[in-house]
Amino acid sequence: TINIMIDGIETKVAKGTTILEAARDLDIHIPSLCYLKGVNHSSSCRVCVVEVGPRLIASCTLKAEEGMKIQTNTKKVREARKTSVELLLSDHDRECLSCSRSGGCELQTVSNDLNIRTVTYVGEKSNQEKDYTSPSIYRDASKCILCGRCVGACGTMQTVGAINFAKRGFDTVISTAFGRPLEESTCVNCGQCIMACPVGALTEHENINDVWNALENTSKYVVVQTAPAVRVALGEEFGLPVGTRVTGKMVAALRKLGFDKVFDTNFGADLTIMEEGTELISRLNSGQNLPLMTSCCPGWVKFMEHNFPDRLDNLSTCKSPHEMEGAMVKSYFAKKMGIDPKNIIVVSIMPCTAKKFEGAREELSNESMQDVDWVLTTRELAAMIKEAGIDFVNLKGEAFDSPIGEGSGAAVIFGATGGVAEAALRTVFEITSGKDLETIEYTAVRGMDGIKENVIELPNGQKIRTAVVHGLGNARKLMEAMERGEKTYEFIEVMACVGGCITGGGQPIVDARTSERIDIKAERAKAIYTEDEAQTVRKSHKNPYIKALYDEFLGTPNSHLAHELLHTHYVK
Ligand code: HC0
Ligand code: SF4
Ligand code: SF4
Repeated sequence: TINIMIDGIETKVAKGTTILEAARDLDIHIPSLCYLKGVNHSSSCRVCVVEVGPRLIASCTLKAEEGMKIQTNTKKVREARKTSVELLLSDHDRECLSCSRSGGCELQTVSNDLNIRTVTYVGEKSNQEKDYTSPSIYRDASKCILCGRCVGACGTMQTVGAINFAKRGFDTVISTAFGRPLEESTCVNCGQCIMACPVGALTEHENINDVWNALENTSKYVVVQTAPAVRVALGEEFGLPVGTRVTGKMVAALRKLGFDKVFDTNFGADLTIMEEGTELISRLNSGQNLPLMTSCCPGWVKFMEHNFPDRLDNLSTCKSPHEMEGAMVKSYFAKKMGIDPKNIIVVSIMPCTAKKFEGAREELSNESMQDVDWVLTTRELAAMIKEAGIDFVNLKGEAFDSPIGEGSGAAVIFGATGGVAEAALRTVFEITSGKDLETIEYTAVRGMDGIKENVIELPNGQKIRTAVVHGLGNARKLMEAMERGEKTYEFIEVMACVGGCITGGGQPIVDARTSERIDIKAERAKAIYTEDEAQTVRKSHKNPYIKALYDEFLGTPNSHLAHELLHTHYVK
């Protein structure tokens, strides 16, 4: 350990600890902007400066040394911090009132905290164009403060590197390669750059008005479905603690917004398990295209298309759960209700920005109708609820509609890393053994290790070696280990976002300071597993609505009709 003194308080810290971290452990708050734990340590904003002897040093990169004496609150420190923030404000597009991050913007917080009342400097504003080209991500460089947090998320964490610093000195910008539109870059739409951005420079490509218009259109029947991860995060937008489950309130709010039916994507998740489980069993028997890789994460699918195109046949042919559900709404449900599917609009509420891109893919349509018409993020849903003046926190819980509404516990865990694998194993084991399992929790695939492994043996002696990865950086590592022949699996679950969809790019944004204090992933995951335990049906193949769907409409899993409506194929 190392002995240091911060503001006259003696403390011991481990070697390698930064002064910023040491101060936070003493509850001394040093403001910062560019620092994001585990993602970015560039010390570029210089807001976190402290005084050490005669010098002002950025505390986020300053490592503790024996005997170091640090002052965090002197006139010199306060003035230097103010100057740094004022310089950032001088060329910033300060349209706070109409900015989507207003209220949650870290630049706003820091300048308020530092009592900045006037901006003395006049800087030149960015002349980079606003980029609306991507169906998922919207980038507005006039709000960018060049902190580099998005670059850390996209490059270091996701190993995509779609955006990076370009040019130098006063001309420095964040840009795609050759300044091309985001749509034409290597971006996979995961939205992790949005989650990292402290200001309003990166947001989702909004579709709120498209959905309002659909709801206004009396000739349309508008169906909404909600992803597993939304229910454990939406409450945060209304001030509820991280990890609060708001399933019933969410359903009630959607009814108030005017949707004709409120369905649960969990039904689609159960359906995916039936189809993908059957696909796994048949690949195990034929030995072809193993390992089977999940394809429900559109960020991962696009990452594969860009980086490992020769492996595309390993992807499951299953559409993702909300796409399957959209397809069922426009066929099974439409038929049952006697509605022309052309008059149905399917809206998916997702924790994800990549789902916007996925929704528009031509591989995910049927008879020239998209399976899903609009995708809104958790944040956009919150915005609509606020716009409609609904008192969300005080809503009474309501239940999803039938016959497509109900999902099992196996489905809800899709929202956390390892959930799809666990749900699949619950079903595949029982289907092949014909026995009911007592213990259905596969804890080896739970938790936040980057790469998790599990082996189960089926009654016929076949082994399923499973790997679960989350975060594209981890996915790349696993793929490379497989290419080198170091690893062999039969089944792989990949989610592009670290933690899985619970921390997807469309979820409520948590500022850097809060995310250091609260383990967001762990809290939301805990809520997901509690929701699973609360269900009476916890295995996909036991969901009575799924059984009815096969009996009344699809026949058997992987049947001809199931293939036509529920499967697709991604090609090079
Ligand atoms: Fe996910 Fe999904 S679990 S991708 O992570 O598979 O977005 O929550 O909706 O479709 O079900 C996201 C979350 C989903 C889908 C499901 C899967
Ligand atoms: Fe990179 Fe993901 Fe942002 Fe695209 S959406 S720029 S891949 S972090
Ligand atoms: Fe979207 Fe989930 Fe994939 Fe993230 S992990 S890109 S939230 S589907």
